Amino acid sequence: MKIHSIVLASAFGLLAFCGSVMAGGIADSVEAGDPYARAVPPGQPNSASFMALTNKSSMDHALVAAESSVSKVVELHTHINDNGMMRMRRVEKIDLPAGKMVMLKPGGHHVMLIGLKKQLMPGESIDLTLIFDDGSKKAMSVPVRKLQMKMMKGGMKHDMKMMNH
Ligand SMILES: [Cu+2]
Repeated sequence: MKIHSIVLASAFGLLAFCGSVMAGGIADSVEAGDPYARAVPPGQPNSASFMALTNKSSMDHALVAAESSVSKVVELHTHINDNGMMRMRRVEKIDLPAGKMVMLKPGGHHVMLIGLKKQLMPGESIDLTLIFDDGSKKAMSVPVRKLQMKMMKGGMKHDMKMMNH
């Protein structure tokens, strides 16, 4: 009986330990699918990064910030329809509902890179760190891709491949 309770107690302690490690990391439960940053010509001060974020946990969370070494400022943006004009607007967070995929895409939510320190060339990669509402971070290497104006209106993936050739 005594041995039993000791085993149980240590097992519980182990669980609690794992729990506290996991508690720091919604970043581990959010999948960033097909991330990319838009290539920009010389002199263009801003760019943006897009991806599909899937919250694989059972709790609602949010993306609250992002960081990158390629620009002076990184903001979370969305587009709003202002009397027929699509305008970008900064948002405090991008909600990531439990079990759902949220698309960051041209014309919608995006990670805005403001004040580029260098030109973003197709074929390169940039560093991007996503910061979530629990303070956990996801560091990624994001490829730079050329994006045609047509793509801004939300074409499909296979169109993009054809345009790159
Ligand atoms: Cu923007």
